[in-house]
Amino acid sequence: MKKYLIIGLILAVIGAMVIVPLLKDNGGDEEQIGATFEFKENLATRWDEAVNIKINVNADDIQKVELFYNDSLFQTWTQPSKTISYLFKAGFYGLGTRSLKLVSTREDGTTYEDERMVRVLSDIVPEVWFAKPVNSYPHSETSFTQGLEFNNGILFESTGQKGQSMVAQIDMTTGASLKKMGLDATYFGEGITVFGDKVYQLTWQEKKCFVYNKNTLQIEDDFTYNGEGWGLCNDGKSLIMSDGSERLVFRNPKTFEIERTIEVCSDKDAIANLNELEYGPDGNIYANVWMTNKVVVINPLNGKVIAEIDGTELVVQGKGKGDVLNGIAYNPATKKWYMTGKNWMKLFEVSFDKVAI
Ligand SMILES: [Ca+2]
Repeated sequence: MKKYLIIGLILAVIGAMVIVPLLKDNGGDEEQIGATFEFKENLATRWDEAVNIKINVNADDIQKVELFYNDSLFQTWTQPSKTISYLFKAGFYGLGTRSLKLVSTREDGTTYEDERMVRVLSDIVPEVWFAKPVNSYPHSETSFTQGLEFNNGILFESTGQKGQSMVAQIDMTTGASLKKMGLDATYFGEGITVFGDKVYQLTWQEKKCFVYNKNTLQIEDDFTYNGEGWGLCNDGKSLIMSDGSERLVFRNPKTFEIERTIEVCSDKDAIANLNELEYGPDGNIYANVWMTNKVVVINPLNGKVIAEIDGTELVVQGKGKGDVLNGIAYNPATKKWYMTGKNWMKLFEVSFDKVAI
């Protein structure tokens, strides 16, 4: 009996191997009933580029072809000819990954869709800057730095790892904490920003943002959100948050609701793994890129990378037995920039050398 069962199973597997590809072939024939993009793969283009898109109308009874970009109707062709050319300006919905979709309507009212992804990159080649150490200070090697920000001349730092996560006010000259508040061991602390008299702290995968009184470091409130929490900063109006992707989300500090999203791109690629953030005095967002020695300088209006800061010299001098470069803060009181890393032995005052390459 067992033998027949095994033979039966083998026949079923062979049958599936023959039949499934046949089904797929039939699916392929179906593609000829509607309009399709001539390009076969997803499309990569640039903000300032106009792409000539060719569309093949594959059946005689197609009454209407509609082109949607990012779910908005861009163009309609009624009684279309066999081939259509359309000059498409990709920058309309900004940088990042968008969808481009054709919907064909046939005589009998049935519709057919052909959808592709479009990746819109920046039209700017980023400048290359170098972070140069000007001064160095001790940094606690047990601090897995996730957030670094000055407020009224006081350095605030947040750290990660479950059981070791905290928010602290730091004496920069010694690296010691003047005041600190540990998080419950079920939370992995992430980025912080000081807004008004509050400190906001994200958590990595626990979907919770804690709100502290910035003077007492007592938790006063919390918000929940979807996805991961990585870096945080603010522009005086909105909280700006990273989640490990190329997206930065602007949130209302009172409600934590999403106001808008940008996708960060250079001229070559989307920049994922955006980590600790700082809102600079130049009105740009500075973001550590996780697992690299880089900080990218981002235009907050559109996500274009203006410059890439190479922090390799800091890694060489300050990392010790620590982890990656992470933590960037501008002190408006002294007009100086500071950078460090996770479990680094040093925190640096830095200057940015804007060297033409
Ligand atoms: Ca920061």
